[in-house]
Amino acid sequence: MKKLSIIGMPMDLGQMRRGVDMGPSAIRYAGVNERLKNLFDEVHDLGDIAIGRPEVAIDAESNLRNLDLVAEKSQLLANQVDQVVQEGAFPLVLGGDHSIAIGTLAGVAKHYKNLGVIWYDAHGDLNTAETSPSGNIHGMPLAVSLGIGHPLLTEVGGYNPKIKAENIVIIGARALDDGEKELIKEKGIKVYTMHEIDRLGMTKVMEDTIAYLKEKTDGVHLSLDLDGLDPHDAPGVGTPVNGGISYRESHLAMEMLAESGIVTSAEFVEVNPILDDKNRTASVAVALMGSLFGEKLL
Ligand code: 6HN
Ligand code: MN
Ligand code: MN
Ligand code: MN
Repeated sequence: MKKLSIIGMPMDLGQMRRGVDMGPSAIRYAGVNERLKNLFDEVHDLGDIAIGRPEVAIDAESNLRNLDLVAEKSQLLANQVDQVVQEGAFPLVLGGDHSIAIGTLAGVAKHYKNLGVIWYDAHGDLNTAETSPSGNIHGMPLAVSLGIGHPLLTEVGGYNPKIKAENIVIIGARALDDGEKELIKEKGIKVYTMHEIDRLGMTKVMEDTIAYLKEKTDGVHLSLDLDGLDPHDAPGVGTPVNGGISYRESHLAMEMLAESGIVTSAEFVEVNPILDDKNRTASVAVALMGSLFGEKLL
């Protein structure tokens, strides 16, 4: 019995561009439920986590934007995701900015001994308060999940760390901050930058990624930031970076993941309909979900 549970996380507190809180609505409007209905025995849309309209505020002590709020709302998401996994359904989380991964991973990782993570992104999201150029928490969730960062964030879910450095693969990186580069080297995190994708081709990148994770993990979380794609294909994102992964390469990646059967949870983040061109980015997200969950071209 294949069950999918969709959870909206309309949180925009991890960065400064309003509008990404409408990501879940945009993705639903683009037809996520209809698209995935036939690929599962049951699809349940659990609606959105209640974020409300809180006042945004910089935490004076740590200089992290909206620290308390992000921590509090992440816990709500973690609880919901935890429950979905317990019920034996596949959790699909719709963002929201990438800070939502703190809650998603907190809910998922406790169910695995060695959770793998594919971080499909232009960025590393490996900053800390010390290395961050912006103070924006959406640039930090991967570090937080490794146990590096403010305790209010690393303790979401009540345990820490969520994941191990050797179980991570970053795909699409092309805008890494200096502190992130250092952390990647120090921890030996596997990264396919755009250079490797150009050079090896997406087929080889995904074959290697799947082989690498299959061997050492008992589940894999896909955290797909739409800014991993080229802004020509996914313009509706808050931090676009030129020279990204193409639409078709991204489908290939999703199709290969579907064939491998390794992915056990997923989130699609950073869709901002205010910055988009007629909901194109949300539509791309839904099309990629189709491929990830086994839609065939023929
Ligand atoms: N994202 N590295 C930059 C920062 O502010 O830390 C950009 C982060 C972007 C985060 O796109 O999920
Ligand atoms: Mn990201
Ligand atoms: Mn990004
Ligand atoms: Mn497709």
